[in-house]
Amino acid sequence: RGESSESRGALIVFEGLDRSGKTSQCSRLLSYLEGLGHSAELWRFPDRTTTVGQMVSAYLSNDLQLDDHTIHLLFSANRWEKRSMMEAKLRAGTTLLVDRYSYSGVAFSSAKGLDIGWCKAPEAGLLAPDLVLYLDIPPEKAVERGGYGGERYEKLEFQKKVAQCYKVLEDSSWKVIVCFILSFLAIELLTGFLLPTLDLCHLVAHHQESC
Ligand code: NYM
Repeated sequence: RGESSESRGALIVFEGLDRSGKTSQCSRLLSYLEGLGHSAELWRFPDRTTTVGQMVSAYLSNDLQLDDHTIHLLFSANRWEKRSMMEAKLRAGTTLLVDRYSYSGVAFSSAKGLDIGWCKAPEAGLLAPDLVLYLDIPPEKAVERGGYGGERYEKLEFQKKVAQCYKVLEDSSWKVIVCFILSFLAIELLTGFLLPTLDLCHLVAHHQESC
């Protein structure tokens, strides 16, 4: 508050199924923005480096068994433990490109059958993204892209459910990017609408009302 909008960084979130290309597109966009002289950083959730993140990682690699609700809350806690650092970065003018965020939390857990309202609840109060880039790829195509690794959730039938769950989460902050096109036009396509967004760089330190 009181700071000029130009001094803030933008919170840009990438979402999509496993193997949808988020990680590659995040790093391409990072290089592009840095090339333009923007201060930008690449973040990802889960952040497996923290104590909570290590539990999440052990769960994903099947070394740890946890109740569905419990792991949901750990994924959320992993975002909460980074919230103040994210806010500080954004206030200092750094744009954050975040590979997965609350939408992943809600989509993957509700795909298991957990109540969607219950899944959204712990996300309220996290920083709301300025822009969500949803990389839209059919689950069958995602599998073809080099296949899945051995982590939990990396199964076609489950990914189909996740895709359905993502669909109901789409809101006005979303831009849906069809990945077939993306693979050809890549970053030029993104930047067409990203640059105006970066100029806005509006306040991100407000409370997220919904996922
Ligand atoms: N995932 C990720 C969740 O189930 N909930 C969450 O809140 C987040 C952030 O973890 N299959 C799932 C989605 C992925 C897995 O992600 C690990 P990645 O991007 O492969 O590290």
